[in-house]
Amino acid sequence: MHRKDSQQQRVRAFAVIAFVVAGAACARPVAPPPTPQPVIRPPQLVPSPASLVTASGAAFNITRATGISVDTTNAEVRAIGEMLAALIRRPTGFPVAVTSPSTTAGGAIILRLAPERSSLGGEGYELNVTTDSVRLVAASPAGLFRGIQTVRQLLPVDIESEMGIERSSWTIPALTIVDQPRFAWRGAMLDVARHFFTVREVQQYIDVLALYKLNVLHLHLADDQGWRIVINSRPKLTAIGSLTQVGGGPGGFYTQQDYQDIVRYARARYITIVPEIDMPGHINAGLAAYPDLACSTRPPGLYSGTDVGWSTLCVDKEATYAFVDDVVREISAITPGPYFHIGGDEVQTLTPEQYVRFVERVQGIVNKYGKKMIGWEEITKARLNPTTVAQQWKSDSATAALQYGSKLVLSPAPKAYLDMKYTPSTKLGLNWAGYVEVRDSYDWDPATYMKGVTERDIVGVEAPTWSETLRNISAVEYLAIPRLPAIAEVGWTPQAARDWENFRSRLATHEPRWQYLGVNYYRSPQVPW
Ligand code: NGO
Repeated sequence: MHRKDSQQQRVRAFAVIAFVVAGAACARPVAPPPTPQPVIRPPQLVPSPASLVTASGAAFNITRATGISVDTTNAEVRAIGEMLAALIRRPTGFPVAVTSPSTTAGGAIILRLAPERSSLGGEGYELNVTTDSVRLVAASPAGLFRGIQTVRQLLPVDIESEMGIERSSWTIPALTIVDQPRFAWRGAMLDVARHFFTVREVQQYIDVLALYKLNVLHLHLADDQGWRIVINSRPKLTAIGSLTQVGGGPGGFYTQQDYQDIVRYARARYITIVPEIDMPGHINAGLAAYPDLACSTRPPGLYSGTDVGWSTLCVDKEATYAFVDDVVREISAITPGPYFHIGGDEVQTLTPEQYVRFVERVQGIVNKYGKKMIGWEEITKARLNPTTVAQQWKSDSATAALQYGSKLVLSPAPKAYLDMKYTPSTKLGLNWAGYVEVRDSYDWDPATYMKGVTERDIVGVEAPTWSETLRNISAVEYLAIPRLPAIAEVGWTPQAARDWENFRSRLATHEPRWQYLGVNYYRSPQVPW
């Protein structure tokens, strides 16, 4: 592993201590019978932690007697302990009791909330593994949740098995990790409009996000081909607008209950759902349901093609803003996260003035319902509030947001668009932004990617998956893995601790995990599987 000198010194110091301690244990009068040495694998974490010091040769071994100690009076922390216990129970068959600190005997995994450790930040954690214990500390439950993903990745890959597995040992290498993310927004976007994905499919995708410490799932809930969420005050949006998808399939939609199930599932994994209703363009499904919202006199029909830029709300009609108000109000009421995404991309049929007036007015509606606005980079043509976020995807125009004190989420298509083909022979996906191999997704620094944009201007990175060519979640996974883990590391790991050669060899060890989890992936020739 590529490490800095000071880190190497710390590694050596830690190894010396471990050696001395081990030596003291060996000095007992009667040597214990030789036991088979457990295999200790070096950590293969993705994303790589901010700092990691291994103690060579030592490990904590999970046995039938291992329990998890948590403050059981804190329901949230207890639930995190139960998640880790459930993960360990499945393949090991061990009971893994979750108990309060006072009742746990030795050999424990200890999860502790320490609000005073505020330097760890909202998602950071410290993990200390010795032969005797696994101690995980964080200032917030989110930090504990990120930390148990690290514990999970430190365990043998068999930990992901659905079935019981006989192993002589379940070791976690002795080490100290102090870790927290580089960026607050580490997202993925799923386009459920071009093709519809069921609640279960979205949850499967959330599982992948959780494993790689991502914390935002942006749902693209409406586009020309489909309106995918019930709006009670505008029932035709789904009664009519959801009935098709690209290629003319049956489409589909989420009830508000379905949406809340997704929100809850994500929330339990400390992932924020950002809902997007794309407007004023990409709106044909809405217009097919409510033709009065269009300026044209000819009622629009449902659309199952893939052209962009041609549909728009009639932005000079008052009725349009009553419609936007209904939609933003209802979705905001069932969205605990702070953001509402208004799309705003690729409007070719309005004048610049009409477009700007619309975006500024909608910004007011979004703020009125207690949400911060986010939109694709085109929204920077309007006067933005400092709380508004612009999502860069194709050009430098996003930098205009900075004059208003707005910040950026970076989703540059040649790096982060997971719907781009890997190579010319990739069957799924598009190629308008070129071919995007794993290394392309990994090898860039958000802080130097755009002229005039520094680290402070960026809230984070997000990898969108547009679904024109993707009919089920397995197709989405094929394009997302391994590029999504690459983007996850871009967003989490300090730039100085990132290295392609090192990343690709770590990534290779994740293949059996994906196989156990039943997720599809692309076997890139760039990765030494
Ligand atoms: C563009 C377009 C989407 C397409 C996508 C395909 C944005 C922000 N608008 O990205 O409608 O689906 O490309 O890659």
